[in-house]
Amino acid sequence: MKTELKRTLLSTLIVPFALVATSASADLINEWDYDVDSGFSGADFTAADGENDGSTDTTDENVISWGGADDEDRSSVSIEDVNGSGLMTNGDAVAGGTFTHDNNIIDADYVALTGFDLTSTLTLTPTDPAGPALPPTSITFMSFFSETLNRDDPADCGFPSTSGCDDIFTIDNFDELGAVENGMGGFEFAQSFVLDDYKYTVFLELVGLGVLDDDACLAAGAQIGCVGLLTEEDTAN
Ligand SMILES: [Ca+2]
Ligand SMILES: [Ca+2]
Ligand SMILES: [Ca+2]
Ligand SMILES: [Ca+2]
Repeated sequence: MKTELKRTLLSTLIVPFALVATSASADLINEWDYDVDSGFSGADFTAADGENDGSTDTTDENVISWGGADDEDRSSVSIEDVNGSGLMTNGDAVAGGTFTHDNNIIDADYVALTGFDLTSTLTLTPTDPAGPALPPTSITFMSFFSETLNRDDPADCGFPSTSGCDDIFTIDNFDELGAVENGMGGFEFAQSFVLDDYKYTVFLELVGLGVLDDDACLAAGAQIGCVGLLTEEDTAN
């Protein structure tokens, strides 16, 4: 059995306030097309020791994989590109791409992912009223990853773990991203722009992200109080 854990990047547009209108003809934009192009860069891996190192693959900007030759003997992280229409100002959030960690139990001798940057670039195009596409805006999450050693008993992991032992993602530049709590235990990232006298704010949410246990932060090589998520190991041996 293969464990796929999916975390969704959501983006939503809200208008916290309108700036002073300098033009009587300025219209609020009600509806948008959106294009979210995400990709990985700067992947780091554990050192190869020349024995049973497996292989790494970063040729697809939307996928990083590592491990053996067979699919069941590799793990990967991937992110979707999405685009769509009908994003409403002050309306519901739309899906901005799904981040997936395909977490297989693989040989500890293999070279494994330790860190990567995930950049998500959003392009908005007004459709009601229609207008030219806005300049793209990007946000980059600098992430650590720990392919933890697996144990029979989750109690032996050294940090609170559901499987034996969960792998750990943490975000290194979390403080710089200006994240705010969303009131539901998660975080969102706000980016604003001004168009025709109105200030629009895009809220990007990373569903499932939270403050991790101190021991999990240490196991991931991050600082106490780190923000990240744990992903369960395949437990069907
Ligand atoms: Ca992409
Ligand atoms: Ca793993
Ligand atoms: Ca090796
Ligand atoms: Ca593990």
